[in-house]
Amino acid sequence: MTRLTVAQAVVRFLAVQHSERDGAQQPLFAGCFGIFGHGNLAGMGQALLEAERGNGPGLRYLQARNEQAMVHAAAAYARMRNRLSTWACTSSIGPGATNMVTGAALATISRLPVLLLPGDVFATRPARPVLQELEHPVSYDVTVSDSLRPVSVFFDRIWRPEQLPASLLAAMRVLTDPAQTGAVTLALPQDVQAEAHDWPDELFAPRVWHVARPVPEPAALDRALAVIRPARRPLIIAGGGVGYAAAAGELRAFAEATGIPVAETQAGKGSLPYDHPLALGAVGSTGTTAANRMARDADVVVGIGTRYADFTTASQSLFGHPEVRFVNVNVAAPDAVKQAGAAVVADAREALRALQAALAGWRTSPAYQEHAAQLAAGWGHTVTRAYHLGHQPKPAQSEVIGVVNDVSGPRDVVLCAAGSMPGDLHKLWRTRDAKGYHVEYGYSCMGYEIAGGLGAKLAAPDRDVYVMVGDGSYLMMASELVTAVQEGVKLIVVLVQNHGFASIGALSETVGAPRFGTWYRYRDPASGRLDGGVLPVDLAANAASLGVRVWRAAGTAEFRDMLEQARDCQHPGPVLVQIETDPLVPAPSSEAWWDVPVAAVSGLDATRQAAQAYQAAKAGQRPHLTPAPQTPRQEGR
Ligand SMILES: Cc1ncc(C[n+]2csc(CCOP(=O)(O)OP(=O)(O)O)c2C)c(N)n1
Ligand SMILES: [Mg+2]
Repeated sequence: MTRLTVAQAVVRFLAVQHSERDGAQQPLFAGCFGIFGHGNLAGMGQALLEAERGNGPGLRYLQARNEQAMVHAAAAYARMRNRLSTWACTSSIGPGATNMVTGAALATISRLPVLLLPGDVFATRPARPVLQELEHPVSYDVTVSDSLRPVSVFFDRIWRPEQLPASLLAAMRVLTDPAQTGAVTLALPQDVQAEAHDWPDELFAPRVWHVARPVPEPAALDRALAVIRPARRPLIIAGGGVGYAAAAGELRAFAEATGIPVAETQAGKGSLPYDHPLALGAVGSTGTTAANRMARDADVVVGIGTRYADFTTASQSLFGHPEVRFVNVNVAAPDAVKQAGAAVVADAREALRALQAALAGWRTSPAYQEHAAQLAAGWGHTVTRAYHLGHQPKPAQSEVIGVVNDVSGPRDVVLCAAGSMPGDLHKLWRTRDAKGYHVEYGYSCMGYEIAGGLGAKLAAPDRDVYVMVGDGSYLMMASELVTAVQEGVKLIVVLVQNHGFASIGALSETVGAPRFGTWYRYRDPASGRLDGGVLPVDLAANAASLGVRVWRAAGTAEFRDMLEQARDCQHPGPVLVQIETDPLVPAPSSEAWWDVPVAAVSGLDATRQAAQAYQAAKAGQRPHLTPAPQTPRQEGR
């Protein structure tokens, strides 16, 4: 038996957990982010201090600035490490715990493992309410940490020390299950954290959690092959599952063997290098015209590791072939059955190998491949033009993307989450490495960028991480710049200053609410509206005040020069280059729609016109319900 507090037991346990896939082991936890308060200092804080002082196995501690941000950093780390390794996050009770809700939602929606350890109210209730306790009038065991339940894939509250071992084991299983993973929460009441207990020594024995590669069931494979074999115009949609399964090589081999062109979702971008002969680039609402035209005509869509989010399917308006059928390879069954597809519930790498073997000798026609290549080349010219618009006086955002693409190396990472930048990057970024494109578009959470950049750089110290952040996202949460300064983590931040929410401004035009509430402007006393002068906000000065080395670029030439300086400088921490852009220059069109409802009645002409256009576009939505083929009946059985 070992006598430890509950928090000491948690830390000692986490420090010796490993994950393993394909025979390679790594620590499951790189460390523990934390912000302390009365709800976790004496428990988790004291336990992490003991670990740092060498009392038991070590668990690295990083001080965060915002609990939401630390969960984002953990999620970004896990994404870069293909979900094989992550961070724990300890918070105090009350606001510290609820600040993690947004981070948890992002992690769960994007299927990224993070372990959340919010403090919680007294189990023994010597005095109620403790500071920051929610006093639910009819349910004393409801606490604010319960708000983490709907955004967690596993949730438990440790009211008694005896509950801990089983809960820890369950938490590790879920974190390392590729079909189930997401935010895992163990709420730790503040008195229980500090309570001593005699633990069986085996609890602290090193453990290895195997990350499974489920193989496809033969009958499921047959059903999928029955859909693919008659196809004349098949299309692959590569999602995040390709990357997490480290299956880019198998995807490429499968595409080359079968001649099926590949389109990519946001999470799947980078599955093929942008210049591969079968690469069509981004698909859907923010897709390339190449991928979207191919999708319109496709008779079979092979989705690999995709959730078919609305941006991917252009809100179910993208697939236009009257008899289009779907095959879905996904480790998560709920995704595999989408679009009524033939479901192959399996690891992407295993399924691609099996499909390729079964389809040996089967190929699309050379004319079809040539058609795809021509469309892709056409989009390539569009990108080159967008990179070199020469827009005056301020450059277009596409020119900024072009410069960053040029200045960054093939293995470097571009990272973004919200604003107009994710869509523009999806269309225009030339991805050269499977891990080179990190746009978090499952939750598209403003404020993810800098925190996520920190996590990505911690996960891949050998790559430069280019954080593309809008002024709106920067204002939402730039807090982890300070953590990067503290830890000497070099992030290359590109701050795109366009004085407002350009993305929502553009969207507002299509829903008949032209630019309402999307500029950063003074309230004009004459009009009473937010259309006065530009606000005097200086975000570069803000970053400099936090200890970041800062450049301000006036145009694209200067931007290129300064970005190279930022890249090459030996500054041991984050650097930032600010560039002013014109928010009114859109990226080239995707020729695809996105469903955002428009007010059905209005006194405004602009809204009524938008409503008409909306109704017309709605007519293009299709549910795709045709049943997938059955396994043929076996005679005589
Ligand atoms: C936390 C959060 N709040 C609101 C939104 C909705 N939203 C998406 S983009 C955006 C504006 C982003 O502004 P900025 O970062 O300046 O990028 P820009 O649109 O100017 O490119 C808003 C409000 C969101 N995605 N996340
Ligand atoms: Mg902006």
